Amino acid sequence: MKTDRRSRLKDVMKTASGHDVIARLLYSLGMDESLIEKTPLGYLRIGSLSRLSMGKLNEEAIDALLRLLNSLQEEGAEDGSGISRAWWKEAVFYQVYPRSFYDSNGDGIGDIKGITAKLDHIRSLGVDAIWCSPFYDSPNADNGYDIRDYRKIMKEFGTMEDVEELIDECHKRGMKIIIDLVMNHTSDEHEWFQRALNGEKPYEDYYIWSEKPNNWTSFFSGSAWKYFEQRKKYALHLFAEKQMDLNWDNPQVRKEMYDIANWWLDKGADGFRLDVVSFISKTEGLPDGDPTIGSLISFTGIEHYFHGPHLDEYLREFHRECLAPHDAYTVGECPGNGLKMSRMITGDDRNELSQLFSFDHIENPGKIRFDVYDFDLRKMIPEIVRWQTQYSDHCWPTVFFDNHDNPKMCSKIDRTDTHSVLINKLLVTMQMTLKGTPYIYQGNEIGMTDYPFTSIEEYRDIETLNFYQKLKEEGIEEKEILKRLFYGSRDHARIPMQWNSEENAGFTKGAPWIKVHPNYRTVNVESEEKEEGSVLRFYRKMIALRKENEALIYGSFTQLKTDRNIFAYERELDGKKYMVIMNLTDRERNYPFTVDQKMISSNYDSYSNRLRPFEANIFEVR
Ligand code: ISL
Ligand code: CA
Repeated sequence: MKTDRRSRLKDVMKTASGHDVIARLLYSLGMDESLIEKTPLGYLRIGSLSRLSMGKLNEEAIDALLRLLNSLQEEGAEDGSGISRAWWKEAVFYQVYPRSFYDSNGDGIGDIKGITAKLDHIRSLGVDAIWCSPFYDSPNADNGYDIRDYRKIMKEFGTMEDVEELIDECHKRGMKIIIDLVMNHTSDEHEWFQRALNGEKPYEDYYIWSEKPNNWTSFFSGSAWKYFEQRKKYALHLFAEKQMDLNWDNPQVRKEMYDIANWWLDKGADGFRLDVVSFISKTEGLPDGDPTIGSLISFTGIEHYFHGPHLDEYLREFHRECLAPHDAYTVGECPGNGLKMSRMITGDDRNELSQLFSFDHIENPGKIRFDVYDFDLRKMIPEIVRWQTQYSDHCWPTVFFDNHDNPKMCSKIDRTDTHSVLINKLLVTMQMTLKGTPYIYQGNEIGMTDYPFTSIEEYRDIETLNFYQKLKEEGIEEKEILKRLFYGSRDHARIPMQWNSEENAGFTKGAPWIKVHPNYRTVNVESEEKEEGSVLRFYRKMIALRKENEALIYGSFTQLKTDRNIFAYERELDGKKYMVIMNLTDRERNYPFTVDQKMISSNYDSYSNRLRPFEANIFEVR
C-alpha cells in the first residue's frame, strides 16, 4: 500500500517502517507516539504534518518523508509464541573501554594486559560476558574506531599474544568475550585505502567516491565528504575525516570483512558488537538528504543510510558466512532504528543479528547531544515500556543507560551528583529486573560520575573537539561552548576507571592520557568493597538477584498504573512474581497503592511508608 499525502498517521504507523519513522519524527519534535494511538491526531493525514509540526516540517520534508516511507521494505518479524532460551538472554554483559580501564605498564594508557589483570574484579560482579571496545592497530583518530589493520593489535594496547591470553583467561573464568568489529569504515591509513588512492584495482571500489559531494553531514561536524587530489574525487566519511566508509555494495568488500570476522571467531572470540552496522547500506546514487529531517535527527542524509536498501540482505549473508557456522552471538549498534525495524534485524527467525543497541531513550524527546538540559527519567519510561511490551517474543532487548559514547546517565539526571548513589542504585535495579540483556559500562558498578571539565584542553574526543571548532567558527562565545561540551561530551565516559585511593586512582603509575576524576579517593573499587552501602555491593546484590530468579529474566512484564512520577511493574513466571516500584524524581511521593508484600531490596537502608527521592524497591509478591 503506497503512502501519500492523504494517508492517515495511524494507518501509516501500522507498518514497521511507518511506525519507526513517524515515531522518531514525533520524538524529535518532543512528542510521544502514543499521541497518535490515543488521540484524534491519529486521523491527521501525512500532508498536514507541517501544521502538526508548527511549520518545522515543510513541503519538501514531507516529500522526503513519503519517499522514505515508500522506500523501506516491509519484512516485520512475526509475534510468534513463547520465548526461545539462549545464554545471551540470561547473561549480564560488561563493556570495557581498554584505553581507560587499567594501565599495566605505566605509560598512562590502559592496555590488554590491564584488562586481564582485572578479570577477577569483573567476574566478582557476577558478569557472564565482556564487550571489549576495539584494540586493533589504529592511528587513534577516534580511539581505535578507525582501524588500520584488523589482524594486528594497537601497539599502545600490547600484542596479539596479550589478546589471545585475554580470550583464554575470560574462558577460564566461565566468561565469554565479544569484540568490537568496525565494518562500516576503515582508517584512511588502512592498506586498502592507500592502494585505492593510488588508483589500484580493485581497491578503488572498496570505498565510496563521488565527483562532487552531496549534502550529507558527518557525525563529527562538517561535510561527510573529503576531497582527494590524487583521485580528483571526494570520498565519503560519515564519521571522522580519517574514517573512510566502505562500499558494502561491492561483494569483494563483504568477503574481506567476512574473512576478518571468521579469523577472529576462529581465534576464540564468542561474537561481536558491530559498530554502526545499520549504516553499511546506502541509498543508490547517494541522493541529498532533506535538510529539515536532517536538522530534526541532527545529521543530514541519515534517512539514506540508517536502514539502507540492502541492510537485511547483507546481515543475512554475514550471518550465513560467519555467525551461523560459529554459533556466534552478535549485538549490532543501530542508531536510528526504532522498535519495529529493529524487529526486522533481531527476530529469532530472521537469521541476522542476535540483538541490537537503539538509542532513542538516551536523550529525552526533542533533545539531542550537546543540548543543555537535565535528563528527566519520567520521559524515558514510555520508550522503555514499549521495548518491554511491543518487541515481540521473537526479539530480545538490550537494557543499558551508559556506554563509551555518552555522559554518565546518573549525572545527566542529577548534575550536582547530590543523589548519584541513589540514582546509580535505581538504574541498576531497573536494569536487573527488566526483560532483556543488561549491559553495564565500566565504572557504573562503583557509581562513577561525569568529570568537572572546565577547559577545552582537558578534552580528548574528536567529536567534542570538532564540535568546539564548529561553534567557535560560528562565533559562539567560549563559556557557552564549554557548557554545551560539558553536557554532551563522550569524554565523561572515558576518564580512567577508579581502582583505589592511590594516585591516579590506581589506574596508572604514569601520567594518565586523560584526567582522573577528583572523587577517586572515595569512589573506587577498593574503598567500596569495604563500604556497607556502596554502589559496588549493591551491584553485586542486584546481579545475583537476577541470576537467582528466572522470573526477572524470562518472566512476563506488566506495568502497573501510577502517575508519571512513579514507575512500577511486575515480573512473573511459573507462579513467582516480583513487583518493582521506583520514584523517578527528587521529591518525596506517596505510594500509588497499598503495598503489603515482602520487600527484598531497596536503595535506602531504612523503611518509609512514602517513596523518598529516587527510591527503588523490589517486593516479592509470591
Ligand atoms: O557520538 C555519537 C554521535 O552523536 C554517537 O551517536 C556515535 O557516534 C554513534 O552512535 C556511532 O558510534 C560508534 O561509531 C563511531 C565511534 O566514534 C563510536 O565510539 C562508536 O560507538 C564511529 O566508529
Ligand atoms: Ca599501558
